[in-house]
Formats: sequence, C-alpha cells, structure tokens
Amino acid sequence: MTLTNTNFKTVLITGGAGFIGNNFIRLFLERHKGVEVVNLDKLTYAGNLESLRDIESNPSYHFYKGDIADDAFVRRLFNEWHFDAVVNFAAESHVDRSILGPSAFIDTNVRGTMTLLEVAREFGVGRFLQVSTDEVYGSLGATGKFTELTHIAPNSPYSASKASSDFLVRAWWKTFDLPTLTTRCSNNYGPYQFPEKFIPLMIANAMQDKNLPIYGDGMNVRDWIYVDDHCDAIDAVLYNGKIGEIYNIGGGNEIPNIEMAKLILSKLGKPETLLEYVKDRPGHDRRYAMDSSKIEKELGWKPAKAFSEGIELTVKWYLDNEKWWKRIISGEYQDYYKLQYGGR
Ligand code: NAD
Ligand code: TDX
Repeated sequence: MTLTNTNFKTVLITGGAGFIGNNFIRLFLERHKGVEVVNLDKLTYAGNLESLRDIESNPSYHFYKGDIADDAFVRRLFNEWHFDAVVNFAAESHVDRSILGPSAFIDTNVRGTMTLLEVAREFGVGRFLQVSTDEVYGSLGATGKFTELTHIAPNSPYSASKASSDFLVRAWWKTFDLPTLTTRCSNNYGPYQFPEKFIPLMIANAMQDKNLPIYGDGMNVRDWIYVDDHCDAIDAVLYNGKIGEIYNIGGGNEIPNIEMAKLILSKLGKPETLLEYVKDRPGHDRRYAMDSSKIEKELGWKPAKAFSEGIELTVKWYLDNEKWWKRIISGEYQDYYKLQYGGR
C-alpha cells in the first residue's frame, strides 16, 4: 500500500489558506515540481486566499472551498483526484476561541479528521499525515521536555480536540491499516500568521500604539519555531517518516511571553508602557518544550533558522505587509473569495 518516496502525483493539503498551510504549500510546490497540489479549505475567519496570491496561477496548484467534515464533498474530491497523500492542517487553532466556543473545534478537529480518515481509507492513500501540536501533552513545570512517550494530558478544549484527532489517526492505522503519520510541533511564528496569535498580535498592537495584553504574570514559556522549519519537518516526515509513528518538532527556543513582548517593543522602538497585564487565560499551560531528538536522529531534520533572524524577518514582514493584517482586522477580505472564484 505504501508508495515509495517519489511516487506522489497528487497531494491533498487541507487548511492551506491558513498560516502554516500556505507556507507549506509554497515550500512544497517549490520542492516537488510536477506534483499536483489540491488545497481544500473552508475559508473560516482564519483562511485567507490573499496569502496564496503569489502561487494561485501555478498550474500544479488547485483550490477547493469545502469542509473536511462534509463527507459527500470530501468523497467527491477523492473521486476526482485519487490522492496519493494527505496532509491535514485544517483545524480550529486558537485556544482562546476554544474557551469561548468549543463546538467548532469538535466539528472540525474531531469530526473533520475522522471524515478525512474514513474517505482516505475507502479510496486508499499512500500516506496520511496529521499535523498536531505539543499542546496535547499538557503543561510542563520548570524543567524537562515533552517526548513522543509523554502521556497525553490536554488542558484546553482546543488541545483536547487535537488529542482526540491524534487518537483517531492512531486507531485508523491500527484498525484499518491506514498508513498514517503524526507530527506534533511547538509554537510557530513567521509571515501570514493571523493577528489573534501572540506574536502577530503584539506586533500589530505595538504598531498601532495599542496596549499589549499579557496574560497572568507573563512568565508562561513557549518553544518558538520559525514556520519554514516546521514545514521542512512536515515534508521530511511525509516523504521519509515511518508509518504509524509520531514525531515531535520543536524550535529549541524557550522564551517567557513577557520577554517576547519586550523584544518586539524594542524592535519597533515602542515604549514598555504599552505592556498591560490582564486576567489570565483559564487553564493556561505554564511551559512547553519539545524534545526533537527522534526526528533529528531518524530523519536528519533540525531547525535552520536562528531565533534572532526569524524574529527580525517576522517583525519586518508585518511592517512591510501592514495592508494584509489591517484588512484582516477590518474584515475587508470577506468578499475576496467571491471575487476571485465566483463562488465555485
Ligand atoms: P490557522 O487557524 O491559521 O489555519 C487553519 C486553516 O484551516 C484555515 O485556513 C481555515 O479556513 C481552515 N479550516 C478550518 N476549519 C476547516 C474545515 N472544517 N474544513 C476545511 N478547512 C478548515 O491555523 P495554523 O496556525 O496554520 O495551524 C495549522 C495546523 O497546525 C492546525 O492543525 C494546528 O492545530 C497545527 N499547529 C499549529 C501550531 C501553531 O503554532 N500555529 C503549532 C502546532 C500545530
Ligand atoms: O493576547 C495574548 N496574550 C498572551 O499573553 C495572547 C493571544 C496570548 N498570550 C499568551 C498565551 C500563551 O502563553 O501567549 C502565549 C501564546 O499564545 P497563543 O499565540 O494563543 O498560542 P498557544 O496558546 O501557545 O497555542 C499555539 O501554539 C500551539 C497555537 O495557537 C496552537 O494552534 C498550537 O497548537
């Protein structure tokens, strides 16, 4: 059943209009010329075709608006394309939104993943890669790192829904022999990240001289990875990972939130008086840190971008692309899909 490395002709990428998905499609088209890439995205508030403008005329790139939880739609797509591989990025991805309203997280992250698994099983695929997160492991104390053997202990509705999809992926491998792979990555940063997430929110607020909301005491720690390094790791696992395995991916850059916010202010030449300590996030995980030694040893991957360079590039990108994020904030992109695709 499993295809050899070079046999992929058609690849389904879900959630490709989101932050990591659009960066991945760009890398994939560049690296794997001649492979047909189908991007299936529901275009929720987080999906933005504007982020893919530079590649939408590439003849190997094909966009479909649809829901991964829509069984009939997914079936029609598989019937049309007979995918060799699936990379599932599509998800509701923001922890704070999952606290305000968990339903969409179950619909997409759980039901949607199950639908993809089922249809992939029926049609047969060479590889099914589930893009997961370090958050499924819960929270660390002051020391230690998450390994692939750390037990699953999600603390938010978001991470619980992602952990659920990871378990479904495992079950479809064990029960139905679907050739699955799972990657679990730490916090990404870089171009095209929706300005609700910490780094782009801090940059956008600072640029507008608005306060920077810091949850709790600001000492929660995240392990930041530049988005291209995550995409590179997914590509390595997709082509060379061992079926059924889980791969942790981390940036090796642990930074407390308050330090990150201060760094961004200093890069933008803005005063620390903009920092505003606010009520903590309920169930706020204290610290994440990934042990990536498995993927480093087995697949020879390691992060390439130094944090100092990555954060410089990221701040510059938001400075240079003010229109992109300001139009998101104002809701101006709502009609872009209709204009561009006539409602297909
Ligand atoms: P994002 O919110 O920026 O993008 C998600 C994309 O999925 C959007 O384009 C959205 O329209 C699409 N989508 C949502 N529901 C859908 C549905 N039902 N059907 C089809 N498309 C749908 O998210 P992101 O930050 O790019 O994250 C991508 C994936 O990576 C997610 O699975 C997330 O859990 C995982 N992840 C993210 C990070 C991070 O730091 N951002 C870290 C580790 C793992
Ligand atoms: O306004 C804020 N103030 C603040 O202090 C926001 C939005 C966040 N924070 C804190 C909470 C976290 O400690 O910053 C840290 C990062 O927050 P988020 O950007 O919301 O990321 P996080 O909750 O860590 O989850 C992210 O990484 C793992 C992604 O959103 C997930 O999709 C991914 O799985």
